[in-house]
Amino acid sequence: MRRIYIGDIQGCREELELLLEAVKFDPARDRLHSVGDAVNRGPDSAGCLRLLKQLGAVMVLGNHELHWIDVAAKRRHPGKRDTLAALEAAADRDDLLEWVRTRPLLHAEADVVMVHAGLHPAWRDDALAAKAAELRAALDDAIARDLSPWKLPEIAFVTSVRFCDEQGREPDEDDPPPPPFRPWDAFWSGERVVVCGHWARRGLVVGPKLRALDSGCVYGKQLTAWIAEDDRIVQVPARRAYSLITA
Ligand SMILES: [Mn+2]
Repeated sequence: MRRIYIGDIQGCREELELLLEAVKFDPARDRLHSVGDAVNRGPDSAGCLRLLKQLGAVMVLGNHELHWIDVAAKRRHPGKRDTLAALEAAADRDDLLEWVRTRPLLHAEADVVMVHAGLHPAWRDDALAAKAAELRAALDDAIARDLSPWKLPEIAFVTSVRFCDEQGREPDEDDPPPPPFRPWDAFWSGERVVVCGHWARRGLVVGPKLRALDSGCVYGKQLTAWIAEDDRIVQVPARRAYSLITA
């Protein structure tokens, strides 16, 4: 079995299909993983979710999935650059939303941990499984109480951090911020390789314990896969720029 991790797809279904061809994805042999932000800004969020769901992909939630959960519950209004209207209007919208709402925020395997944006500096390898369960329970509780997941600091952190200090405090803006703020992964000292997305401006980063896979497909750059078993990066170019880069 190969584990194949895909960076932020953001509605770029055609590029997702091309990337699956490029890695010669075989559902009988391989397992697909998405770092989240599979939806929004791009042209076909519903198509991306359908494909991930149908292929039995493991997906962690990104800030755009949390945003859709809030928009769908009418707790938030769509933003100007959002492309969630087609997803909201899809015939299978309820099925797709239920699938999204039941995904984890953190997915830890023996040697790899997947999260959308980043891990808190206080967390170590031996805490990750419990933390994954805790975050998932906190999200269920928030949804049950009609509360935005953004109100929960740890959920906001794992889906949106870029820079922080060694206590996990985030700067007011990250353009980039002065010391002591550093990219969150500067504080990761665990044994697991962290696979994440969320930081298109930083782009693909391959570090000793990091595979940051958001290479800005929706902004006209590339969609990236990391094949864990081969430790190999595979990219396909975006067919066009669907959105203006913001982060
Ligand atoms: Mn994101």
